[in-house]
Amino acid sequence: MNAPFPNSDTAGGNMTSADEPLNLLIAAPRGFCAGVDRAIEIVEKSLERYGAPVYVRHEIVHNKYVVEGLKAKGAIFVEELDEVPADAPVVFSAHGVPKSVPAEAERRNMIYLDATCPLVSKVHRQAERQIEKNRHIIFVGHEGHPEVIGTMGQVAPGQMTLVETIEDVDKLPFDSDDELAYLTQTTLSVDDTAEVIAALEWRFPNISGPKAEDICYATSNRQAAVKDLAPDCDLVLVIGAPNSSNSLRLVEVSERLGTPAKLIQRADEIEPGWLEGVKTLGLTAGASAPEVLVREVVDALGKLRPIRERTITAAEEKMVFKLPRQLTE
Ligand code: 0CM
Ligand code: SF4
Repeated sequence: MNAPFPNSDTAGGNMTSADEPLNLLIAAPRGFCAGVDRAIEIVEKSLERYGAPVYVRHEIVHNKYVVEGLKAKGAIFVEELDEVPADAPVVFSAHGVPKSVPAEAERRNMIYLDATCPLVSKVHRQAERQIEKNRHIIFVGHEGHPEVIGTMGQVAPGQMTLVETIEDVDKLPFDSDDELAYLTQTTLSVDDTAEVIAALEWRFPNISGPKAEDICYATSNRQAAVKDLAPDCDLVLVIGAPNSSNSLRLVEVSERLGTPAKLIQRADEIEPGWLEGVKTLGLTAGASAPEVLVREVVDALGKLRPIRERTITAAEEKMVFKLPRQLTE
């Protein structure tokens, strides 16, 4: 690939001085996806409609800045429904919840709003359909992640088995002619997941899969953008939280292409030493990181070195999701 700036040698290793321009390649798309926009709007509109406090079960999206901003407007974040008084409205996070959670809210006559991303809900419905067809589900995902807990909680215990790796596929206690289906978490590595699915299809040639893959458009587009820019960079910065699956995957994508990457939550985490020998820096943000934090990072970089900025666009996004009817009627 040609160097994206004239006279830029991205081999790294040379000394750079504070007045040497830093080529900054900014990924597009980056940052908020349609599911995150919708989830945050559900909390904001609930605060307007019901007044504070509005409870939110789990971080609405995995971003501290977003969560603190909503706390300042009157949202109270909890991990479990039993921490919410029965007479207060509660919002379920974008990552989805097990079926037992809305069932318990109904039992307690609570006002609840479901901010589960429609693309996660789609996987929930696929799970139900596969169980109706008497298939056991192999779910590809990261153990302990709230989306995985939510999706596994759509079916009865024992109806879904979690795998994370090809090694897990090798250990599955099923026969090649068992009735099986697979589904995946929405925020996985596109490349790793393709390998795990290939291993599943090899061991279980009759396994049924989703019509379109479950990894969401936002996850794949953000990974594609990092693939486009990382080879031209000496370092990539990813703005995102350590518990944000899709953000962590962006760091991995860059590292696998041989470009070191660092996950940061805010600009103040940038260490000036990181830029030593860096001529071209890549910058992106996970689906839960707001654009204001990207601008904050660009401003902070500008204080360390003069910046030459360019956007590298891998895809255009126009997705918008409707709000729940409770908030539009
Ligand atoms: O699932 P992940 O950990 O990537 O969540 P996030 O809150 O960082 O991003 C948006 C979503 C979803 C579902
Ligand atoms: Fe939905 Fe994908 Fe965004 Fe998660 S990352 S909220 S699944 S669009």
